[in-house]
Amino acid sequence: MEDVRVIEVKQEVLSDNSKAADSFRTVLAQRGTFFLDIMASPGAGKTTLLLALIARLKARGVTDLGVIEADLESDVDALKIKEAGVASVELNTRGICHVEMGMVKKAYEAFADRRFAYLFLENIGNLVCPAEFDTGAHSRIMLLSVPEGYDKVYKYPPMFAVVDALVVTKSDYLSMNPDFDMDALRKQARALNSDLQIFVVSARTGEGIDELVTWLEGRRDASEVEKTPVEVS
Ligand SMILES: Nc1nc2c(ncn2[C@@H]2O[C@H](COP(=O)(O)OP(=O)(O)OP(=O)(O)O)[C@@H](O)[C@H]2O)c(=O)[nH]1
Ligand SMILES: [Mg+2]
Repeated sequence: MEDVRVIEVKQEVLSDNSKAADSFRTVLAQRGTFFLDIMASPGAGKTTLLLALIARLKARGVTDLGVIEADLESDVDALKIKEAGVASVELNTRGICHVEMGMVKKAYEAFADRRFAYLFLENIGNLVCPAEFDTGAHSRIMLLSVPEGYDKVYKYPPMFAVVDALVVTKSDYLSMNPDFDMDALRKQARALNSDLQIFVVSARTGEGIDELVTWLEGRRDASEVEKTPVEVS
């Protein structure tokens, strides 16, 4: 049999992506922007939670906010953010199931030098692929909604392992989903990721939103993000 040359493309792609992500993270930090990547399966409540976070941050006096809305198709979510009075850029991946650094950079350029205290990325609705790609965020969180079931922690472990926080969304459904085993979820999630913060929230009732925003502000304060940004060429 002839020799077969195996080319390890995946490692190279991920390594190039990570390097670009590190540079982007540094530039945003110098510009005073804390960048949060929000990942979850389709319909877990990413856009609804974003709107709740935006409302709470604004109520606390933080108004310089931006959102990159990634979707396979459509501008539905980007328009919802715009309607909430927040700068948003639609990142249409045309069928690609995750966001890579090149895409983030392009989307960010569309803000044309606007400065944000917080920039959010609503990643593609997908519990698998986005976990592998560093998007240059200072923090990554994932959402798991109550209707999806707690057992996703066993089926999709990589994402639980890479995030800083797990946000259990749609807690108002807990009384209707008595089989949602919160203790088992917490135990397995922490076995995968001992530093994981866990929040239980409902964008509907407002439960847990304040705690999440306080954590977010704490992450920004503790990060390398400049509190008094300098001009970067
Ligand atoms: N009951 C309840 N419904 C919620 C909550 N959060 C979101 N929803 C509903 O769940 C559905 C999906 O919410 P979205 O915020 O669009 O979810 P998403 O993750 O952004 O969805 P994609 O962008 O399509 O992946 C909508 O009908 C929301 O109104 C919540 O806390 N409680
Ligand atoms: Mg959405």
